[in-house]
Amino acid sequence: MTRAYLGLGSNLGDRRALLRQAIEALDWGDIVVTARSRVYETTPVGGPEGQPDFLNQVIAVDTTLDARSLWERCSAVEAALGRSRDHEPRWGPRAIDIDLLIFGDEIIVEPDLVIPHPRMHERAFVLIPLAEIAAGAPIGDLGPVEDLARELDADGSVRPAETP
Ligand code: GSY
Repeated sequence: MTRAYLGLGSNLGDRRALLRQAIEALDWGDIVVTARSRVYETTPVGGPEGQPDFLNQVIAVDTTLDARSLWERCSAVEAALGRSRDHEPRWGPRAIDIDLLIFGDEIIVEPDLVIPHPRMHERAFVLIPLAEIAAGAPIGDLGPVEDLARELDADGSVRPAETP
């Protein structure tokens, strides 16, 4: 059994419903959702000027799948919820994005899959929710999540979302 962390984001459509539906779809069969962070309203990083703010959330899962199979399940859930990677700009708005952030203590460097996620240590919209549910988890050799999150928690770009 492996503990993995997934980062979810949405900035199109009913963002909160899409996060909820993604978590429900993931929590099935070989994947058990064991923890979820609060939902955060976040300023977009990259992408076209003026794109809508994101809602972001991080969840922990326990799984018997290997990393690639888990990643493929994430992609299948994205597609089921209307995401079309072929028809969207690289950093543009998206209905749902599910990133495999950490998979146990595995380090994977393959052409299409890099774990820990290669940009997570510089993204407050990942680290701040992740620190709520995995403060002590190390990100490769960069140190624990909480230390990295503290360094990024100053500019107000990541705020707890209002409860619906
Ligand atoms: O990498 C995930 C998609 N994404 C996001 C996001 O989820 N949140 C914020 N705030 N900015 C983002 N830019 C991209 S691309």
